[in-house]
Amino acid sequence: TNLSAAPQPQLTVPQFKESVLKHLHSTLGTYEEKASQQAWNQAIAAAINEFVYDGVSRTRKTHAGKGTRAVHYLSLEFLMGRLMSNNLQNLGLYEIADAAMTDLGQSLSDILEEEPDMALGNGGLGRLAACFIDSMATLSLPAIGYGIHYEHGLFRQEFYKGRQVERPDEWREFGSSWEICRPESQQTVKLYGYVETVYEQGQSRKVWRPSRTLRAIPWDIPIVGYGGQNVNILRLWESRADKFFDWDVFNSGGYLDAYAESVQAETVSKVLYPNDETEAGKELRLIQQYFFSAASIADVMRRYKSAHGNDLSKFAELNAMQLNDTHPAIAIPELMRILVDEEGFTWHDAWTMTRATFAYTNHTLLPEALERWPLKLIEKVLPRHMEIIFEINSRFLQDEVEAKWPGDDAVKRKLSIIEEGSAQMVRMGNLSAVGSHTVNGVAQIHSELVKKDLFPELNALWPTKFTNVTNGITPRRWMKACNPRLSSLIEKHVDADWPRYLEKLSGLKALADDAAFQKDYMAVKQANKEDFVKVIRELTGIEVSADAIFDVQIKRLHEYKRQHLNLLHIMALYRRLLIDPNYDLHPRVFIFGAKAAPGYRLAKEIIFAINKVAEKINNDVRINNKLKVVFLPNYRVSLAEKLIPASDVSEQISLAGKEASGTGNMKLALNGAITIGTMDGANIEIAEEAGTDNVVIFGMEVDDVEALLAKGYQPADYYRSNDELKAVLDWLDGDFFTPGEPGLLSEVKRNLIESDSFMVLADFEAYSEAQKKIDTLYRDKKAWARAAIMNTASLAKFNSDRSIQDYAENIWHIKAVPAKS
Ligand code: 26Y
Repeated sequence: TNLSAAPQPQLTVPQFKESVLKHLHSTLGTYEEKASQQAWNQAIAAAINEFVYDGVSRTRKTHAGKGTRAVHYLSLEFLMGRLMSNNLQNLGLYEIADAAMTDLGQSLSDILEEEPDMALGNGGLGRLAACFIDSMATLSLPAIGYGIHYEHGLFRQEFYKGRQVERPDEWREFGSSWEICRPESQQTVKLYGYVETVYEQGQSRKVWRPSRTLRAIPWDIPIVGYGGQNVNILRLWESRADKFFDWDVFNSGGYLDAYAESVQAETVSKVLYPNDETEAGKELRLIQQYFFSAASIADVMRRYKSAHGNDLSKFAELNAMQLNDTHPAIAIPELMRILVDEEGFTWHDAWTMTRATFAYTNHTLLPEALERWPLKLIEKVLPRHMEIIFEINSRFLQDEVEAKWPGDDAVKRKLSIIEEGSAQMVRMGNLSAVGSHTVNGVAQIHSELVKKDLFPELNALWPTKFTNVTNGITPRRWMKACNPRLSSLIEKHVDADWPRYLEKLSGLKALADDAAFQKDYMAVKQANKEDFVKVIRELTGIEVSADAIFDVQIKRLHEYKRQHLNLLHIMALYRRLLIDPNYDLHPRVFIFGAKAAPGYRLAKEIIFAINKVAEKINNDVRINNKLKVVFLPNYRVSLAEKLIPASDVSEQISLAGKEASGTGNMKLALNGAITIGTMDGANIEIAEEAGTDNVVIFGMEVDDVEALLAKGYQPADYYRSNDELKAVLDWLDGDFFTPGEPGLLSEVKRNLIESDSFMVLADFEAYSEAQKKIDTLYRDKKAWARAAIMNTASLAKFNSDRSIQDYAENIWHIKAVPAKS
């Protein structure tokens, strides 16, 4: 086998030890006997950074003045998690560091736990951006991630009497080891004010007179590619006041007033909005979007000009910008403003350049997640941008829509970037699609629905603009680093460069029926489960058995993801066990991890209901430990890394047509969990790759959903006609799960019977039958092992390197530029 492609360590155990001790002494100012775990963690980071920074410089030098097209990935969210073990793995230093720390009488794995997660994202979209920048660096692509340096990332979740409580996330309370501040690259961002028309030499031009300015300070997070050859940058902008302190106000005694402006300015990058799939329309959020878009474009301009001078004619040729959903869409009129107002391009030329620069990824079809900003708000905060949006819109409607559908006002109304109504709104999806050369969805079915349901007319207008790039996950973090036992087993059978070329795992297919390999594979799963039993005990006090099936649903709490379908089935199982203590059920532990948006009432009620049902079931001795329910608090990247390797069953049960892709489904399947899922998002492609025998698919498909909706969905019909479903829903009404306090869970029941927007009741029976299949399959140890192995062996398509290769070739048109050693 070819071992050479695995990252080669660049120093020995004694050298690493020496480096850590040097930093403990001269960077941290402490010594072996005194050092806290945190100090050790920082010393190791400093030792790692010697390699990382060298990579940053080598990569920069390679790119400088090279004149190759680069991509700029604009995203409001980067859900990075922890960086240390990943950086060690990618540099080939993990084993070296582990041995070095053991020599020093320390435990590397304990020290790794000291690192807080960088939770600068909500869920799938943010984690996708994190996997993508890993792949961009690994593929040696010239690429920069741009985002916001939030002081507080996604809230920390606690449970109090079963209810979610949000606490501030303090990820950099004591600084962060990985970031480098680059004050020399700061930018200013302007806001508010008015637009003036200036006449000179018989010409008129528009001049924006902003009334506020912010400073944008860049913090760079180095992104180490697998093998360490290229180290790219994630550049996160922090907002500061333009003039930090008003000395006049201070001297006249107004100490607090003097701070007022800086406090206001700093709120811009203060906190990540915790909404996932529901737009709130807040002014501060719009300012966040503009702040980081404008700073990023200014940064790209500055870099272009320092390499190529003031002639911008090659700007679009050398720069691609990817919009991670519509959140940075304001970058489109911002680039137009710079080209037209500041650089003197004609509208036509500026528009050609802008369209050649931007591409847009859509992540959702849910109407409530499609961003629409009140026109009045944009006009107030960004008056010149509002004018530019009007101009983009009127030219689009007159030149392109009118040409295709002459005289058709209805189609103009539908396609207009401005939505008419009592309050006019700017449709950011339409703006993004009009201003981009390519629009992609994130899984095959989703991309089809983008064309068919979201933008059918735009697809008719520009048939080649719409495409698909199926999502992916980085196998470095989601296998190599998080599942060392399975990785070692894999390495005994396939080439060592599998974390880069995941298709090499297909070599395991030949072993899927091999009794010895099955035994080894399932022993890994068992050991991972035994480790996780302890995590569950520490986090919740609940005792579970590693011999039970670990059935896992981990994702944001949302009605369309249907955690309550899972709950109703758990209640049905519980009821069957109470009615018949001999009911034949393989012991099962249902594990949930999910945060609810703080303002999302029903989502929070569902968390509460799961916690109350869990409490009752976990303490009911009658069911003989056959059933346990665990809701893990504060689900996050670092917890996912522990849970996924220990999972047997992957719950992917969204209503067909609603989950754009899903990426947790890929992580779980790669680590050998069997999917129970609907024909939705990437589940369909996972079934295709792993084989339909190796997943359990159930329920309505998109066509069925449409048909049922057309016929008129009556959830109460299902309630009345299915006795078990009726019984468990009625159970929610009494005080069985909330002793002495009847009705606390009634809202969940009422919603399901009266509206059930995501057709939980319609899919209940099919889900219940699918769960029986899981139970039966698990008892057949060989069949289960085979199916799990086939999943691990077949997931190469979902390597985020493949997704990024696809973007690079078909959307960005960029090529690898490997950094010189
Ligand atoms: C507008 C604002 C409130 C907003 C903020 C965050 C809207 C949406 C989001 C996040 C969306 C998101 O995470 N979408 C998920 O993207 C994943 C990566 O493409 C998909 O796998 C997943 O199906 C989709 O729900």
